[in-house]
Amino acid sequence: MKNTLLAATVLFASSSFALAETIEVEMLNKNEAGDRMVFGQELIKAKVGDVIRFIPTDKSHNAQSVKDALPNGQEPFRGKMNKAVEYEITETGLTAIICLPHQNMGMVALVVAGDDVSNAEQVLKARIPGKGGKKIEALIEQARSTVPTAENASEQNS
Ligand SMILES: [Cu+2]
Repeated sequence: MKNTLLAATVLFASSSFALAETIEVEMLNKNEAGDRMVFGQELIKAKVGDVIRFIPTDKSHNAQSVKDALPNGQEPFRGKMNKAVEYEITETGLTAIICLPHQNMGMVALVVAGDDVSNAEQVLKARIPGKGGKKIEALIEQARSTVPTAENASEQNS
């Protein structure tokens, strides 16, 4: 009986892990490297089914998607100031994330879902001001270099 229960528990734990994860991203006034007004993770690798949870570790931040800077069919989201918010990934591709009050100071992040960078050009067209826009460009470059197969596939399609 005990062994059956253990086997069932292991099976459940491993299958739920494979199905979906919750990825926690803190909203910070300062990270360990000393950068101010930042998300705890800036290049967020995820897959369809995952939930990205933005956590208000420090005050006066929010997290939200940017208009037209997310995969086709993916629901946008907009978190309230000082509140946790979840972004459920339903489509592969890139999503630009900003903190509204600090985007021009560079408080942005890029979600890469399913190693798909095929909407990179669309995300680059989103007008994110100041340091945030520059950081999104750099993160897209980084994403492209880490997922060469998806990049090759998108070049063949375009
Ligand atoms: Cu902020």
